[in-house]
Amino acid sequence: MAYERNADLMKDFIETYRAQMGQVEGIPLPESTCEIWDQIHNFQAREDDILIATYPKAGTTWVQEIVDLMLLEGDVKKSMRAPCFVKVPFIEFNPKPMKSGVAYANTMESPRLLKTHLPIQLMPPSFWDKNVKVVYLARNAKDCMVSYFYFQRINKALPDPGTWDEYFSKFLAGDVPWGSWFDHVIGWWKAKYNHEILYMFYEDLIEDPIREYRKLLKFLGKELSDEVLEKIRHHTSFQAMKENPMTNYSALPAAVLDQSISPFMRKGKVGDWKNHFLVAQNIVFDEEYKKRMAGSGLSFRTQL
Ligand code: PPS
Repeated sequence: MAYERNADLMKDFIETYRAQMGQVEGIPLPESTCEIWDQIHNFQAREDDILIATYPKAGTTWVQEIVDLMLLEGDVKKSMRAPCFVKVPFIEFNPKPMKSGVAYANTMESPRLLKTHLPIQLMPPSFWDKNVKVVYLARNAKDCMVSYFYFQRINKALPDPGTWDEYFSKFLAGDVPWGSWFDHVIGWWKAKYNHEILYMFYEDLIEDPIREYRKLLKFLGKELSDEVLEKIRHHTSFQAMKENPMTNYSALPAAVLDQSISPFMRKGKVGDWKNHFLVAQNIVFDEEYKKRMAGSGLSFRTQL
């Protein structure tokens, strides 16, 4: 009896557990990240690092896989050496009791591919001191919001998003992990004038992957044959990545990422927001968007 009760309590705990959030300079971040903020801030980048920077749900995993395959000259077998979150340390992540992203990256041989969701003002300074190449991938806010809503539902390391209606307001207010989408995309857009940043768009990658690969190759100073590019396109298609255990996050247990609620590789489309935004929400969103993006010089496509 006692065992069954304990097992029930444990099941309830696992099902309802959510990591706590803290803040760094007003940006909401997981508490475990805030606890080691000094280590993250003092992270030692290396000259030959390549950093993938994104607002959450912008297509980070997709571009990580593309760049990894480019560095491997299209060797698919090598690209499947480990799950994407092992190959590419997430520098501000601190999944206790496992190693933090910083500790893990420190033990890695060069050249390293690294991941961050940090807004520009929180970036560890050594990335700029070492003139590290950064690939920034941006995705339109409406699709990001929908994708993030589902992700917060399944990810126990993030707060429960509440109802869609509640989440809509929180996202617009920037009251979500890693803060405001608007500040993030604009901050990195401005930074590209001073740093080695290739600013890319998810919608462009969907529209014409090979055209976007060529921009990436030029930025990375690499050349690959059309045949290799085609191989990369095939291996990093939504369907291929959804089926690939190294990219679909199935390596994580449901107690961490419960994909029975919604898969990590969910839809991979431009315009899924139309299935979620109410007419009234779309009006509110468009008004706020106009105000927040005015004068930024940045424009996003919400449909193709
Ligand atoms: S995370 O957790 O922030 O690192 O997530 P991230 O990888 O940035 O974003 C996940 C969304 O990207 C979609 N995705 C893709 N779309 C098209 N093609 C490919 N190959 C691809 N790989 C990942 C993924 O499906 C998530 O978007 P949604 O809209 O939820 O489907």
